[in-house]
Amino acid sequence: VGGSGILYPRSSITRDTQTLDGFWEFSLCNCTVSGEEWNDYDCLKDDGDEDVELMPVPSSYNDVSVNATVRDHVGVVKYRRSFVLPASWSNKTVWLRFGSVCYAAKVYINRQLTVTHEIGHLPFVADITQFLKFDEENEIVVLVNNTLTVSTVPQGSKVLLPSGRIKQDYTFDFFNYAGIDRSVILYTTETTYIDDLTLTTTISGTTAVVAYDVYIEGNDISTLTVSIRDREGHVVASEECDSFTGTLILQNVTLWWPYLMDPTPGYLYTFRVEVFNAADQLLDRYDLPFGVRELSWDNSTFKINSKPIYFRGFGRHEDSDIRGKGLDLPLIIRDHNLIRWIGANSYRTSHYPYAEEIMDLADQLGIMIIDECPAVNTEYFNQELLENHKRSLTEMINRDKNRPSVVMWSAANEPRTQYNESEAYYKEVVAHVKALDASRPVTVVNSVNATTDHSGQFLDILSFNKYNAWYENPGDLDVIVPDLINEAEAWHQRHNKPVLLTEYGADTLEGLHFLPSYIWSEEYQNDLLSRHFEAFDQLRREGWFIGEMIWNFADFKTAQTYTRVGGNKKGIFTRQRQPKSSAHLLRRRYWALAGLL
Ligand code: BDP
Repeated sequence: VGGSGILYPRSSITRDTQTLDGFWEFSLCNCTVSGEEWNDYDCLKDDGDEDVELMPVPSSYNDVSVNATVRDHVGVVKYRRSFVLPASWSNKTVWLRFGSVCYAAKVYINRQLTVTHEIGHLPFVADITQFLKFDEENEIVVLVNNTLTVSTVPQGSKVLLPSGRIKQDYTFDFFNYAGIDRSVILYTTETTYIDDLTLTTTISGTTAVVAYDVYIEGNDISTLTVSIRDREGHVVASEECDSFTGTLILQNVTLWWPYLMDPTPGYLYTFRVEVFNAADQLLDRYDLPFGVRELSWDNSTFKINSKPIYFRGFGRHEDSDIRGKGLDLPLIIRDHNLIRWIGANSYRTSHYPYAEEIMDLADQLGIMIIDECPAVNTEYFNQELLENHKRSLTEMINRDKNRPSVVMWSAANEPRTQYNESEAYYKEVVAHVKALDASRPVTVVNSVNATTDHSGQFLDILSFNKYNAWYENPGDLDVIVPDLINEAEAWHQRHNKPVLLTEYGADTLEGLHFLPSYIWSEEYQNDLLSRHFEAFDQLRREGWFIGEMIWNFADFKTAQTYTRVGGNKKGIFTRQRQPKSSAHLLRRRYWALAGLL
């Protein structure tokens, strides 16, 4: 049995990497999508008579083109490129790793099916050694299918329009971007290699225990060593291991702290694993950055390193002009500059796991993450959906389990937990998460009332979204304080657990001004936030209200509907990452909450 390792591909003394990012040939496939099956033979054979254009990777494909047929395509598209490998790779195992393909992918190397994957926003990897040529060019074709069904995560359905065109329908409120939206990387290992590594940290005074669990694939191993380096590169603990699991002790440990809780937030050590064969040859070395911190929670608090946390943050999206959900390095640095400028300490990866490069920034800067799987607005519950949902959680947890920034798992956003069948479903989903990782609390982000929900009983933290004075009572700012307090109290009273508001907000068109404030204006967003702040301050005195997260960090694109003007405009920042006036208001609050104003 192989490991389930999905370690990020890092170059090391034993591992080479090569990127396949860049321009790929791209075309829409008019192959048969019969039922939910896609006929890859049709897709592959139609070379020659298709419109091929250049498409950048990583990027969603939808907004790169000027054609609505590309933007709104439902079904399969084809990406193709060639690559050559250095001769030095010919005696290695060669791996192909995608950061994510939305939604489903079939990958062919030199026309042979190599790997398939379903569910976007999560990485997958395959050993492609047997398919490669070393003396000539290799061809890679990736067929990408964006079709969502009643059993995909997230769900969707296809509708036939009177014009005969098929349209993808979905209830979630962000554009269903598709494509190869994160990096594609080739890397090498020997046949014996480090497949997976799990670290957990516990603290006692100034000492930390770092427990490791290493998974090695292959038989050539004779010796395994592990060591820890501090930020300056000094070895602070090391040992030759007797087994694949064990512990290292760190004296005078520097803890991982959230942003603005310590002068050096986001402190990271490096954990090194090395595998040697009987001839004492180094076969593999893998360096994993990690932080030392301990999470705990009870019926009223959530703590890091025994200090109670109050979340001040956002719901966000991976979303920007042209690239859609494509990884964009300048953008993600800008986002984290804004997050620090505004004094936030956290965000939720609404509504899917974000790129690993984004998570790296959160680890390094001390930004706390509620890591959400791609289950958004689940409407109908069925066994196949449950299996896919659990798989998305498994893959997310495997990917992010070692990240200090990830302080909570979110198993879903706004599922229909008012239905009776959601009870057994969420019981199983939460048990699944707990079985994979008991060191972090689990939440489900609910939008139904505390009294009708069936999931709260299984959760550690109760999260809810509420759009007072927006979807409920639009224009009536005076309802916010009493209504929000009632709802938060109802959640706490029913389950006696900590409560977090994960979404509230108002669509706001930047530059639209009204006095007195009127919905969609900048004044209205400010007034709506201020009333919420009043409610939060009252709730905080009750002792179990643990945080506030605005919807949304920035404006983002949605499907076309008459409630959205150029997309969802609930951002504190515009889609171009410039502040609306609410950003300045929020900045004063978040810095004051951090105790620094
Ligand atoms: C919430 C959803 C979020 C939406 C938001 C809104 O969780 O994805 O964008 O409403 O409508 O229900 O702005």
